[in-house]
Formats: sequence, structure tokens, C-alpha cells
Amino acid sequence: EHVDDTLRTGFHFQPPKHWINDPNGVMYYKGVYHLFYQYNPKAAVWGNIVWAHAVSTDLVDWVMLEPAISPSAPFDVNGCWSGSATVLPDGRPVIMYTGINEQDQQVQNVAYPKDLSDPYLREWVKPDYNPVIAPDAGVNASAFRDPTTAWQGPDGVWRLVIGTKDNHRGLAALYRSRDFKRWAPARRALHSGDTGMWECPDFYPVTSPGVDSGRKHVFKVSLDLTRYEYYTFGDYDYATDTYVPDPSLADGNEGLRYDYGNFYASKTFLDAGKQRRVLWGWANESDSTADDVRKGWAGVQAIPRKIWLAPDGKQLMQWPVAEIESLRGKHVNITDKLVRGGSYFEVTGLTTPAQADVEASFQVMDLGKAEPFDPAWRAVDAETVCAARGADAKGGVGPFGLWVLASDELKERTAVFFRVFKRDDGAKHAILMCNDPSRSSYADNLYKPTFAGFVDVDIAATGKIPLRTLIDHSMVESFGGHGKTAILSRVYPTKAVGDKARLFVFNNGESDVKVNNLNAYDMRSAKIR
Ligand code: DQQ
Repeated sequence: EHVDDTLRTGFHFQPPKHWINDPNGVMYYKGVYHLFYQYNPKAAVWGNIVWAHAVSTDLVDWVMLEPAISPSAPFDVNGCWSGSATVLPDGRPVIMYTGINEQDQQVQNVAYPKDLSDPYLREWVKPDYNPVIAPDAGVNASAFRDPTTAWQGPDGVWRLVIGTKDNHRGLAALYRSRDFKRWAPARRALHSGDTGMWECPDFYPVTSPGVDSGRKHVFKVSLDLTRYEYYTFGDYDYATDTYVPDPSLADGNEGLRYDYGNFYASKTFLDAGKQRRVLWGWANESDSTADDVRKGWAGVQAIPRKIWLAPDGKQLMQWPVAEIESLRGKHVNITDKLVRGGSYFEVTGLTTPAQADVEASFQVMDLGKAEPFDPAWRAVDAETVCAARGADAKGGVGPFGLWVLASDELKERTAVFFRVFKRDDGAKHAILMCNDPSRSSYADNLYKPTFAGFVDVDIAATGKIPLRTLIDHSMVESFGGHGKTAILSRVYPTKAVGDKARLFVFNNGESDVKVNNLNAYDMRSAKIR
């Protein structure tokens, strides 16, 4: 079987070939990180789904193992879909996943490691008493899946939620158990919303460094209809199993997102070793199915991100786990370089700009040039604004930022950029962050959406906007405002590949911009064996 390597990633997780989707059962157990994921062992399209398995001690290099869970029994013969791992108080991990049974119903099954002394936990056993949760009468049996990691209340009872829907209403159905074997539905869902099927819910306590944030809980869902995820955080009462999002937060399609780009079916786990919460998410392809078949592969996992509550309590923050910095090689630094309105320059000196880590801080020299923010652009609908004002639309302050994966003649390039608008309300400025892939490739049949989010940076106070972009052949994964806004795009250059790719800083605004500091690093490839 032929695999086309040209746009495969160097330091983002991918198996050697075939289709992957959701991260599953992510966990840290006795010094080892486990990543399971939805995988088609036979082809580069979705189907024949099993839980593939990889392990790592540093979230960078991976050892690929045999699939941990494959269809084998009446309760999962038609597929082993997404789910989560829970580490029990006695130290045993347990997986709960969705099986597609003989009747094509979605049921929840458990699996336990066969041999706890195997550090990689290669083999998993499915008890005969599966399924442990089947859809009751009144539950939509073809929309009842993706159990979360369970949590235990002070009463010793386990709880978890399952994504489902009732007509158009998405639901996080709550179940309880004393023994992880017999589960009973709660009378009320943990949360619900008028947004269609809720896939891959996640629910967890979140911390904020240096702040006693008082046990806020995060609730995230993946919306099947829009293929976006959104989250809220708020207060969770164990006694009544009630979750109330903070009233200042929008719920539903208008809510906050982990990532404003191509990032779906994500899942977090508690890294007990490093006392942090880590987020994994899946980046789908944006080329055609025919292209995926030709390439022999499809799907990438985003860089694992540390996730925490911002000290101001307004949103979550994310940052690539520090371990990936161990892959940094050759380093290029630029300090205090002025980029006049309408100009650009190349960042030279990297050996592999197609596989790089770029951190930059941009200073706006004349904020007074910011255009007024049209109140018709609702604060959450950054995408509309960015679609109307792309990387080539000259502005007052911005667009400025990076052209990554750029070809020699600059006809292929993916823009990662900011625009600053003046607001008439108290917030003073609106900062838009966009990924514009509209010129990313000469190839046809690509999906090239402009993705965008707002970045909550007080530019009048600091004058600066920080950006970090991980470039990995077909992945452009950016973090604005030190992790306040993340945007992941998939792009498919034809000329800006391998050592032909180039990196630029551009400024299409009227105001000059200064690159206070730019540190770019070649990235070595992770070892995936
Ligand atoms: N992918 C899985 C489902 C889940 C969906 C099937 C989300 O369990 O709802 O591969 O991408």
C-alpha cells in the first residue's frame, strides 16, 4: 500500500497510515501516557472502527501498539466508538466505550486491563456482563454515545455523562453507579441545549494557578451539526448533581471554544504526575476523500495542550505541553524590527520552515489607526468579520502576522494574523485573530475556511499581541494572547513543501508594527515507532 508522506506531520501524532479520528481514553497511569484513538485498520476513510493504542513517557515520542479494543462480541460487533478511561481508587484503570451492537444500537461497555503488571497495558478484557448501560425506552438508540471519564462524589457514588439527543435537544445524560457495573440513569440530564446531537461531552474540575477558583467545573460538547465544540464553566453541586454555568458565559453555539478552527471530539485527562490537565483533540482533513485514499492516511491529533482557567476567571487558557520544546533545534531570533504598513520580510535561517515552532510578539505603533468595530459584528462571530476582512484586505491596524508554508513566488501561503478594531463600548479594542488559508495551495477540491476568534488582550495597556504558531507540513496550529485563543487549520501546499517552504512576517495595515521579538525554531520529528 502506498503512503504519500509529503504532507504528513513530523511532531504531531499520526499512525503510519489509514484513517484516525477522536482521541479516546486518554490517561496517565504509572508514569505512562496512554492515547487510544478511533482508527480504521483497513483504509484511509472512516469505518471498521477500533480503539488503536499508543503509549509515551513524555507526550512527544510514541510507541504504537496493537489495537486495544476491537469488535468481538454481540455488544460491540458493529464498532468500538468513543469513550473514556477512569482510574479507580484501587489503582485499576477502566475504560468505558460505546459499542455498536448486533441491532446497531449504541450501548456502553467496560473493559479492564488483562495484566496490570504490563507497563503498557496492551491487552484489555471485556467482561461478559457488558453492556453496562443500554438505551432505555425513550432514549434514541442511534444517538447515545461517548461516555466521559467518571467522577466520584463524596457519597462514593460514581457519575458519568453520555452524549445524546431528544429531537433537536442535545443532552448530557447522567448515570450513577456504586460498582462501575450496575448503572442507573438520573432523572435529570447534567446539562442540555437546543443545538442538536451532543457528541463527546467532557466534564471536569478546573484550576487556575495562584487563584483559589473554588472548584469551577468545565463542561464541553462537540456539536455534530456544526462540527464545532464549545464550553462553559460554572458551579457543580455533587449533592444534587446540578451544573450551573457562570451567568456571564454564553451557552450553545455562541459559547467559548477551545479552538476556533479544525478541532473536534476533544478530551481531557488529569496528568497526576505533573499535576496539570491536558487536552487532546482531533484535526480532520480538509482535502477530499479521494485525496485521503490517494495519500493513504487521514486525520491528525492536535498537540496535547495544557489547559487551565485564566486568572481573571473569564475563559480557559491553553498551551502546548512544555515537553514538545525538547524537539526544538536550530534557533533564529529577530528583535525590534519595524514592519511598515504594506510591507513584509522573510524570516530566514531555519532549515525546516515546514516543521517549525514560531513565537512572536507584535507591537502596534499607531493604535489610533484602528478602524471602528461594526456593532453588527457580534462579539462571538469573529468568523464573519474575518471572512469579510481577510489577510489581503488592507486595514487600519492589521492585518499583520505570519505567512507560513509560503512558496518561493509567494503564491502559496497561509496567513495567521491579527486585526485591531476600535470599539465604542468600554472594552476599547477588539482584537481579531484569523487563519486565512484561501491562498494556501494550488490544488483543487480543498476546503479552505477562514477561521477566526477574538483575543482578549488589553492592547491599549500592553501595546503587544503575542502569537505562537506550530507549523507541521499540513498543520498550522496557532495560539494568540499567550493561549487565550487557539486556531488550527489544515492546509495542502503543493510547492511550499519540505525544505521549499518559507516563512514571512507581513503587515497589510496602515499602522506600522514592530516585531519586538520573534523566536523561530526548527522542529525535529517525534519518534513514532
Ligand atoms: N466519532 C465516534 C463517535 C463520536 C464521533 C465514532 C465524534 O463515538 O460521536 O467514530 O467524532
